[in-house]
Amino acid sequence: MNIRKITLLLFTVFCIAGIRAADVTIQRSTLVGNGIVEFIPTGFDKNKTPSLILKEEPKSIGNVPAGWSLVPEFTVVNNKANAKLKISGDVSLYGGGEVTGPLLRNGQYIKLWNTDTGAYGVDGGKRLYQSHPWVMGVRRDGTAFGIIFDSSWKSELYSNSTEIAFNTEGALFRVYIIDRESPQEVLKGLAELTGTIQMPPMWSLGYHQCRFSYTPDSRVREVAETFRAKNIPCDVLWMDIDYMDGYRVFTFHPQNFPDPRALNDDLHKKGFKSVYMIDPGVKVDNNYSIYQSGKANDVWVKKPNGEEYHGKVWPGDCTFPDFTMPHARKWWAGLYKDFMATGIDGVWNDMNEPAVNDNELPENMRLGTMPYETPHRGGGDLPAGPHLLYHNAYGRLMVEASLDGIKAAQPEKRPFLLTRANLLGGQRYAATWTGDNWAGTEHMKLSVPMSLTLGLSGQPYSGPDIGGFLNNTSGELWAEWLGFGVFLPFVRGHACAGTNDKEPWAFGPEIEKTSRIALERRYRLLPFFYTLFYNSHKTGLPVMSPVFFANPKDLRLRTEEEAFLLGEDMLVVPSFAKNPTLPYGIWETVSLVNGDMQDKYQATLKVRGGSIIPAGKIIQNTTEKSFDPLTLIVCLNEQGKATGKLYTDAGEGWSFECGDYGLLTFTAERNGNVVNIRMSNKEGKRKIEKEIKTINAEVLLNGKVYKGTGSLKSGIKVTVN
Ligand code: MIG
Repeated sequence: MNIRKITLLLFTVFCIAGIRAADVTIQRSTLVGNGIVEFIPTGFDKNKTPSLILKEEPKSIGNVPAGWSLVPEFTVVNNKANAKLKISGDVSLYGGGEVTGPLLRNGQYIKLWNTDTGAYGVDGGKRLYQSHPWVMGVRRDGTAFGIIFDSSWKSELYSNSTEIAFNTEGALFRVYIIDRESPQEVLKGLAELTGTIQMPPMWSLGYHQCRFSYTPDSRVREVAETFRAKNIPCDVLWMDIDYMDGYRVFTFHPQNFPDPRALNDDLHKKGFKSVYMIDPGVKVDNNYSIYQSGKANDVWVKKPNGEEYHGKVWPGDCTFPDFTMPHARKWWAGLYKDFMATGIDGVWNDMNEPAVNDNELPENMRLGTMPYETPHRGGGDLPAGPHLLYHNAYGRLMVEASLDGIKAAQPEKRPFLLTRANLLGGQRYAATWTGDNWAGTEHMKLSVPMSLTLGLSGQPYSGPDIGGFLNNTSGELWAEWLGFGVFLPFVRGHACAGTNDKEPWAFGPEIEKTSRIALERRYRLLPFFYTLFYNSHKTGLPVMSPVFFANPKDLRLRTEEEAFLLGEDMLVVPSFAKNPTLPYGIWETVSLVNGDMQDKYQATLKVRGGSIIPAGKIIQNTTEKSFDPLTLIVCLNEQGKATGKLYTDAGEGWSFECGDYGLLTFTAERNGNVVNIRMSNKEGKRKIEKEIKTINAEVLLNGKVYKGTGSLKSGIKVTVN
């Protein structure tokens, strides 16, 4: 800061009584990645704004490139730090994470303050369960930039035609700007800074059936048996809060869930996995071992006066672990050992905004969470700080601890963890769902841009409560929602207590048939989804992408939010989409299951010219082998060529990290009337030839399908005309 600036600052501070506004200079800007610049404002202090977003401290690799145009402007107003970025020309804005409203975010406003938002009702949906201080801009020419505002302080994010602004209620923070040649490259940059998802177990890509709650355990068994008796594919059944003893976390209800190990064993025998809910609130109860142990280990959040903070949740008065403290995270992680040992496969962390029920207070005093000034003690890299700083990171710190615990309890398995609250970068720890939606057409349609936006904000593993959580669901709505919901990254049906049954068979035989077809289509595409998840784990690219990814230069596509892409090669057009804007070029419609094209509820699937999609056979759950025979769905480009990839491994465990996987590239080429399809490259040590003995090929050409059969070794010849 030079003398003139200082004089000006002092002048401002002393002359405008009460209001302290000042421009803040940039103390340092440096290149920290290819096309990534870090901006540190003068006065930034890590002990006031720690980074909970970045996966590690970035390192300088050089100077800011000559001609770099995107520079944030920092200000401090009344001790609250803001940053904004001037934008010029026509820029399409995306991101902001878990948001309602349109995919295109120009002119949109969100509050970053994690909130339990039933029916997305609080502030008209401007404030949801997660915070993603992140904006991506795509210019007319298809080049793109992204901005991370590296702060978890309570804040708001908005844009108008000339600027993007991020206003906080806290201290100065760092800003990271990525400027690259495409939106895809920008998302890779985001992943370089914040990390990617863990490689999920294969079973978690199947269908999940949930309800608040299946209870007692005989009802869980009944649901499991019905799936199998009716041949409706499903991999996972979920235990919501009623499995607990009086909502005490890490306990089981003595009458309704007397023997969780036997229940989990039975589910496993039928090819199911189980996921159980764990909330952060721990019942204040001197006869409850978790409460006692938390107290003995001094892990609870305390009020400024040093007493335990108590807030009401399901069990009544609860204490909350202070996850900013390393010893509290360690303690929490340790609780999973005995719990997972009952044969639990995955964990669901809910209410971790954290949500607190303070309805007994007058309306204008309700916060729905801890008071802002509640202190968090920190430790390790994290300074002590108020709830205003740590609130948006509470869920993210909780899932970090949960993940550590789950991994330690089952080191040989890949963890599956779902969370409701999270923070930008939190994809490193957990998948997510979009919270308590409403069983209505509006929320059904909203589930597409919501999951797309999460994918454009670093979180590829998401999906809605299919069918709608709150309110009763009609058969029509269920069928329409499932018809495209099976192509979202996370596929789970869920239902609130007191609403009608929402299983695939609950709406009569017609809808049951439709549901079976939809789920069979998902299961046939598992090899493709698995490959997309692997790609996402490696690069940070989304599984589900906006249609404009097919051609970021085609301005027509920038607002399309009904149709979506899987990776970049398959287009999904939900049945509700009456007039979607689709990319130009060759896109051939594909049928995956008998009757799917005649069923009005199923989404239309189209394959991009030039691509090959790997598909498996119909299975009832992922303990069955799906990849033999493998079907290669081929759609040639104008030059009569196509290419595609298949990733495969054990589906579970960590051997893939030591080379036990296969990443196969297939290519197709037309010569006269013959299309030759072959494996042109293979990475990884796994003996794929033993697992995939037969390969079927289906060449889609001008609305017709031509078939052939062969093997990995021989390749496949298909005659077309
Ligand atoms: O206050 O555990 O969003 O999925 O079924 C409700 C019961 C608490 C909210 C979650 C919902 C879950 C429900 N939970």
